[in-house]
Order: sequence, then structure tokens, then C-alpha cells
Amino acid sequence: MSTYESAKAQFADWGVDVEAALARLGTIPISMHCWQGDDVVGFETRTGSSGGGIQATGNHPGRARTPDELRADLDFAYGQIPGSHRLNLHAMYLDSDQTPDRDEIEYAHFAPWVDWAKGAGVGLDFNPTFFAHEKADDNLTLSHPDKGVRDFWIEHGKRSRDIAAKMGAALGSACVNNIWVPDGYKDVPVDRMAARRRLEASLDEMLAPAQDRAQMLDAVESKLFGIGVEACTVGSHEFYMGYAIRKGTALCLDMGHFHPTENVADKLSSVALSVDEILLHVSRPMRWDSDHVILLNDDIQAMANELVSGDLLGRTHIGLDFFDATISRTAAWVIGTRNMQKALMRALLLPLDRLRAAETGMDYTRRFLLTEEIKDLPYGAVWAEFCARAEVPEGLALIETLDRYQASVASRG
Ligand code: RNT
Ligand code: ZN
Repeated sequence: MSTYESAKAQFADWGVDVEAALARLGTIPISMHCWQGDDVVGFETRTGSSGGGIQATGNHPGRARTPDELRADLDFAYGQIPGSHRLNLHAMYLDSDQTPDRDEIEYAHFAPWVDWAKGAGVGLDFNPTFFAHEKADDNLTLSHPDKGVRDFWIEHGKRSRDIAAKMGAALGSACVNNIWVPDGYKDVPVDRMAARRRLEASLDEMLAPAQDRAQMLDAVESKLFGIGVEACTVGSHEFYMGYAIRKGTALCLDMGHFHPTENVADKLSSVALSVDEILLHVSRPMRWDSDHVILLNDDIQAMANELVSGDLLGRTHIGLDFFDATISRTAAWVIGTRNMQKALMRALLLPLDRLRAAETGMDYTRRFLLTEEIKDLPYGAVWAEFCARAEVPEGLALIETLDRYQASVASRG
């Protein structure tokens, strides 16, 4: 019997159908973020820093400097990840000879990305970029006291929604357009309400033009704090949770945007009772929103388990949000994305009937026994089979493949 067949039999003893789990896993797209490939720099000619309190650390060789380099890196990365996935693009990653300001961007500036996505069989998601721009230098955009500045960013947001809708239409798959603004105050503000009313009014204006939900889906992303806005973030969790419920947008939960001891996985089932669709920014905060590459750790596993046990996969968009420039950027993408898949695979392999029976029977000893014993099941053999069927490497072969690619890009200046 092959290692896989014997693993399958072991899971069957627990009442778990491995083939069903793998079939389901193969249908779950992960939206890989473009910004891991170039340290959140983008392809506008006039900017050079990420700003907004977010920052990649490191200068590992191989940063993609052009859209072509980034696409080559992405092609490589998707080639090492089982299944069909998505690319999460930011507005500052336009691919054009023109140099439109943020309030001038159009679909044409992103058309090469759509052509590439069609060929690669990749879906697209989008984000307006409300940072790394002189009009965002004081960390106020949609909530800026100056109407002229707010209008500039509102126009950017409207254009981003149009671009997202066209991308979704071209690819036949709704494009999630996620709104995150850095707005906040370094020191204690005296009128939080005024700032939040301005943000709300700007969002209302931005989201007013009707868009077809089959083409694009609005999402809003909260944050706890950022560097330079320690005292107050205008778009807090409560702000956007309420906003998403009232306006019917999706709510984005970034795992780095809460107090470090909060359990973000615990939020899913609560949020899902009031919000139709959820967007995740799966990330790994270390002491703060540090955006480390995700490990296959308890936090990620808890997220995956909640998605499966809460039956939320059908209305949750799984996006990644990390950036590390101290290691190979392509390896970061590949390993991080595969870790999300590994967590989903383990969640899909849970003997949920047994676990639920123990819990509803209030037999917490049994629940504890079960959750700990199943940790020894042969997940590695199932993952290896999943990779083999998708013809992607794993284990030692993956290390070799990642090394070879990194060596091929290391001479980039
Ligand atoms: C920032 C947010 C946001 C960004 C990206 C680049 O704290 O997490 O999602 O990381 O938009
Ligand atoms: Zn995020």
C-alpha cells in the first residue's frame, strides 16, 4: 500500500473522507498579494516609499522592479502552488507608459495585468492605494479636513471601483476591491467624531455609483493602529463593522489589525451573522502589525478551522497580507500561500462529527482527547499527494526549485 493509501485508511478510521477533502481544497482560491514581490513599492514613477505606517524590512536580492519582472516572479510562484488562485493588485502597480496621478487612473493602465491574468488562469482582486503619495503624507486621506484632499481621494476610490468592475467583467469572476486608508492621529485628537463623520461621508460618496456585484465587491478594512497614528485610527474595527453592516459591503479582517492577544479566528462566526461576505488578510503580527510571512501555526490553523466548521468558505475571500524583504520574496509567496492551503487541508480533514458530538454532549475531556490525538494523523502524506496530483514539488524538491529561481533573479539591481 502506498503511503497515501495508508494515510487515507487511517483517516477513514476516524470517519474522514480524504478524497472529498482534497477535492474541496482544490477549489479554494487564495488571493496572493502583489506587494510581497517588490516590498510595497509599486510602479508609479514619482514615489519610492510605502508610507502610511507600513514598511517592508530587508534588502534581499531579487526585488521585482518592473511589471514584467513581477509577473515572471508570480508565474514562477503560482507554478509551485497547487490549485488555481488569484492576484491581489494595488492601484500603484499600474502597467502603463503614462504617469496618471491617482485621481486619473483608468482601466487601460491595468489592461496588461488582465491580459496576463487571462493567460495564467488567475483571478484578480484590487485595492485603491491611499498611501505613498504626497496627498497622504500627513496620514489623512478620506477623512482629511480639507475638502479638496478628500475629493482627490474620493475620485481615486471611484476610479478604482470602475477598474475593479472591468477586471471582474473581463475575467468572469467578481473582483474584490478592498478599501484601506491610513487615516489617524499621532497624538490624542479632540474630535474623533468629526474625523469619523468625514470618513463616513467620503466612503458614502465613493460607494454611491452602483456596481454589479457579479463584477466587483466592495470591502472595507479596519486597523487598530499604525506607526505615526498611535493615538487614533479613524477607520477602527467598530467603525467599519458598523459601516459594512449598514451598507452591505464585505468586511476585511486583517490578522495584524487587532490587539496582539485578540483571537481573530473567534471573530469570524460573530461577524458572519451580520455581514454577508468576509475578506481575510491573513498575516502574522509579531508584537505589532509586522506583516511576517505566515507560518503553519496555531493562529492560521484556528482561522482555517473556523472557516470549515462555520461553513464560511463559500462567503469568505481569503487574501494574504505580508511582506518580508529579508528572505527570497518568491519563496515567501510560495511558502506563505502553501501554509494557508496546508491549514485549510487540515481543517477539511477534521473529524467534525465526532468533535461536535463531544462538545454538544459537554464531554470536554473527549473533545480535548480528540483535538490532541488527531494532531498525529499523517497530514504530510495527504499534502504530498495533493502536490503530486497538481504536479508541484514538495519537500526537498521544493527547496531546490525555490533556490534555483532565487539564484536566477539575484542579479537584479
Ligand atoms: C495596512 C493594511 C493594508 C496593506 C495593503 C498593502 O496595514 O494591512 O491591507 O497592507 O493594502
Ligand atoms: Zn491588510
